Amino acid sequence: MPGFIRTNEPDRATALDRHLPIQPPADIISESEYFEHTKPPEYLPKIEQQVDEFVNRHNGKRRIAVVTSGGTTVPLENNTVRFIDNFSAGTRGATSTEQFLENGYAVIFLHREFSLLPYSRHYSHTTNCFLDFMEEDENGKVVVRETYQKNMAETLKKYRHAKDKGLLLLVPFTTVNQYLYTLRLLARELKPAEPSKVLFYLAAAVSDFFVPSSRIAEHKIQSTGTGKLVIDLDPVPKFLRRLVETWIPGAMIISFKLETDEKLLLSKCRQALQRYGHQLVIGNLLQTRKHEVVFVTEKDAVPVRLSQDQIDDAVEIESVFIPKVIHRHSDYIDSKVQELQPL
Ligand code: PAZ
Repeated sequence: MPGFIRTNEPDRATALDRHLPIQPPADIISESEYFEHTKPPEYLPKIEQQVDEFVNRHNGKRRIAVVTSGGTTVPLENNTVRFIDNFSAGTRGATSTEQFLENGYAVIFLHREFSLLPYSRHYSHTTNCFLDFMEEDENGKVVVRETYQKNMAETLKKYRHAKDKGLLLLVPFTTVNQYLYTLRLLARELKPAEPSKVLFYLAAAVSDFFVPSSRIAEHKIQSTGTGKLVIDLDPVPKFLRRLVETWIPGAMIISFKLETDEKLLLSKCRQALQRYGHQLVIGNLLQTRKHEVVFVTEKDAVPVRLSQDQIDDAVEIESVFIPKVIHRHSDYIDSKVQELQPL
């Protein structure tokens, strides 16, 4: 069961290996060098087995989406007490996954452990504790409160459908290293499927900097000495190029770009497209990400915004833009079929 893989506990026995080649400080290493310098998470073979089963079940029968969600951490110690984190709660990824499932996709949900999950997100991490949705009836039985019955029944039905049909595979990560290794594994395992029917939807907030394993402290950093803690981080290699070119060529790849300065957003999205040659970048600003995104391709930049009425009615922007994503995926599949037609 995927739920039993724990990613948030340090891999004390195997993670730290001082025999690995030493990475020169602050050098920009290539994606392949990264994997030479860093050890894979020890649970990876278990995930491989789950992914194989999932792919065999769905391959050729339906489209498969790999949705990444939540933020990666950067441990500062191998026996990790402290780590660098980011704001992402996994709302985008979990909400989008529900939309993909409801539109016939099977979804591998590569998510930060303990971040929001599809369907259960409606009752966890909310302003209400999940117990607030329940009460005791006159016979002493715990039941769902009348006001929540309709919504919960609808959510439960969708959740059961996804679960009973094996349409959703939950794959956790905590650290950026676990994320990178698992993403590569997923892409490689999915390769045999008709590639254009596979969609990578990269909504996770992935750390740009990390402490290489050749320099990471083994134990909790002590506060004695100079009193200052100076953290020396190296850039995480740009793995997206590998995903597009070698890990799973032919799949449709959508990345997200988050900025806080509106002036930078479009140029950064275009820069990503040019660098990695994938199909679509969805840009969003931290401040407005729940109400507005922009679809950027080589040809154009198309904003998708909720109206004030939709915002007042608590419409989720993913319910508006995921149908557009799916439409673009259909066009992409058609274009690949046409490429194969004899002239
Ligand atoms: O997880 P969330 O809903 O709180 O935030 C979603 C998001 C802003 C992390 C996502 O839409 C996104 O932009 N991801 C890519 C971030 C980046 O690396 O630029």
